[in-house]
Amino acid sequence: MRGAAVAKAGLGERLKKLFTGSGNGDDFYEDFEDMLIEGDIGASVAMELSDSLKDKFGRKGPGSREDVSSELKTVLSGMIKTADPAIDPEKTTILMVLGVNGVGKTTSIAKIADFYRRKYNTEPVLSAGDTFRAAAIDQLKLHGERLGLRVVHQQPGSDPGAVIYDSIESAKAQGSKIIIADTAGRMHNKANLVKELQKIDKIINSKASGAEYRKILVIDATTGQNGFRQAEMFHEAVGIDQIVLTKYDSSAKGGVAVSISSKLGLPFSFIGTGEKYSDLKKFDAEEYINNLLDI
Ligand SMILES: Nc1nc2c(ncn2[C@@H]2O[C@H](COP(=O)(O)OP(=O)(O)OP(=O)(O)O)[C@@H](O)[C@H]2O)c(=O)[nH]1
Ligand SMILES: [Mg+2]
Repeated sequence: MRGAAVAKAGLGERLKKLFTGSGNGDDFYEDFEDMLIEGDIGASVAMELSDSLKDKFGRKGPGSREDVSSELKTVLSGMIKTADPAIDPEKTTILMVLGVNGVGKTTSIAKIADFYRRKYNTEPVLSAGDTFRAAAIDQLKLHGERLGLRVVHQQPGSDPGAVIYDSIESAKAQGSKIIIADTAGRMHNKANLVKELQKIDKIINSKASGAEYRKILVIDATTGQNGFRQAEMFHEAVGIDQIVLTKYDSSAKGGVAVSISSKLGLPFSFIGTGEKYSDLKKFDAEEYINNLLDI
């Protein structure tokens, strides 16, 4: 699989090691923080988690791995935010799907379209808003053919705002309630990308009165703390409503979701677990935390 991280021991495995060494005591918290940082949790959240253990167990540290797991579970539950991907099928819903290149935007769009189609017995319109990469349009068209869904597109290099504008108009004319728009993950430079996304956002906003408009960011579970910087950048540029965590079927545990949720306050709605259309699940915080901690 493209972009998969080298297999890493889970946090639970590492926690176990912390208790089999002689490390209990003053070093415990230092080792614990290092372990979290290596697990893509991020330095600042690692400190917070470590402080919460200090409050609970004092300087000598906890007595067992189970004590740590149960305390961490409680603290992490307060940090991870989720959002229900449900929509109001009576209302028009416009989803703009964002993320850097290769994270799984186009694949997730197809999966989400299939999810809504099944759930609400409705036919979403797909919008080929990634006009920067020529093959991106064909890729979305192929998904459209496989799923039997309409894809609104123009030529490569055309204005993505115009494509999405057309998609909304066309969906309206046809009575389709859901529009899911692809966007480019890369431009000549970051400033261009931000400007382009802000332009698209403005166009959608001008067409979205009475509609539910959501900006969905896609984060690849295998990219570690880099994913945090991506979330920060997109959130700053246009404001993100929900996140899809992809490639969760890889060895990565997606520890980055903790810092994204707790530092940026952003909720996770879906989790991608493979390359098939059915490999998409609602994000379940408890399941995610148990998996992160190997419990
Ligand atoms: N294993 C696995 N692979 C995934 C998942 N989601 C996407 N992929 C794969 O990741 C690769 C990139 O996915 P795309 O959907 O093309 O990503 P993108 O963000 O649209 O990429 P660009 O258009 O290049 O910006 C493809 O090979 C997908 O099949 C997932 O949840 N699990
Ligand atoms: Mg794509």
